[in-house]
Amino acid sequence: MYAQMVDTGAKKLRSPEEMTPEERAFQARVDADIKIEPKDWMPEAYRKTLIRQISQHAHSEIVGMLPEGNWITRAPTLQRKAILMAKVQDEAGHGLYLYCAAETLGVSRDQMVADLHSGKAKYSSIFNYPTLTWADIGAIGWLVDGAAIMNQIPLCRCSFGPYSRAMIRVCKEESFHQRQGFDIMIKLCRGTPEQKAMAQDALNRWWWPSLMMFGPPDASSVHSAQSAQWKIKILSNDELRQRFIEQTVPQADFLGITMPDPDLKWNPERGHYDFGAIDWSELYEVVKGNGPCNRDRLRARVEAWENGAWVREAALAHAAKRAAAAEKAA
Ligand code: BYC
Repeated sequence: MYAQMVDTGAKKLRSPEEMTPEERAFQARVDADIKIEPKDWMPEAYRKTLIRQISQHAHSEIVGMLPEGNWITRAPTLQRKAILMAKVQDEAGHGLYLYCAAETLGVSRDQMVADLHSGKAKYSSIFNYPTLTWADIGAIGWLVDGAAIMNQIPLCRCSFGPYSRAMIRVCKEESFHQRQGFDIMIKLCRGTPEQKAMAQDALNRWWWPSLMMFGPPDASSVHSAQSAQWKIKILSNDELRQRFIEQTVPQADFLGITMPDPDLKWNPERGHYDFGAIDWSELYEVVKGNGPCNRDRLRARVEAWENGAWVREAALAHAAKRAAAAEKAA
């Protein structure tokens, strides 16, 4: 599949003959499915690619807490509130595992956070859309966490040990998140006509942005070919998107709500669903910072960082005190 990609700015892959002996040995380990660990030799570009992807993934988890956190105080029942709080807390945990995995590659947490706040590092486009009704919390769990699992299951097999191991735990928790979202959708779809209309409206607004989560089409994906060679990416953006559609359409049928895509239909010859054209200009605008909530999301993160300065200072002062006491006792 990657061999069919149109080259659009992606660097040409190096053939074994063009590689240094170290690079050839590295690629042979990757090809043999031997995990690469932080202290192993790795090409500088592999290290940089992983720092880019893992830190952006971590930022997505942390920024992803904002749209849902917005509904904790307004969840309709005490039980829904407790479940949503647990889910949002899980996202913080995912961010921490991922920041730790990235730190093993030699980048500091402060640097990653600075890159997020300056706009240099990206986070998932999906979190730049507003959560307007309670049904959006259902749609996020069902669709956004569903898309995240689809993307992350193959990452459990990626070549970099710390990332692949972090993903195993993350995927287990994401599957609980997906179920809680679907459970909200079931409740709404079996409720009053107004509740069902709310669920339909949420699906209408979240469907296309969820498909964009998988990234640009393969033919326009700058990093895919190299990441596939290094087994950072096991499946391509388009392949994951298609699998997600295949999984999700029957779930919408079960709920009795309609996908907002008149061109979506089963193609018996291909054995897959065909679907309508995705408006890629929307993804590119959101990624550039022009989505409905980009500015609010970044402002919220920067404010949280500044307001938390005293906690970091206190923790550092406490650690210094303990270290001094331990030294004195020794
Ligand atoms: N949004 O060459 P491509 C979650 C960027 S959160 C923003 O295909 P790559 C959850 C891309 O970064 C889900 N940017 O890149 C949390 C690149 O720009 P840079 C987060 C996007 O990396 C809370 C450029 O476009 N999941 O699970 O090979 C609650 C070219 O793209 C997007 C991950 O991060 C996008 N949608 O493939 C609920 C998974 N798409 O870096 C859920 C790990 C593309 O050159 N990441 N870009 O400036 C990946 O699998 C890959 O990085 C991607 C992109 C598939 C996202």
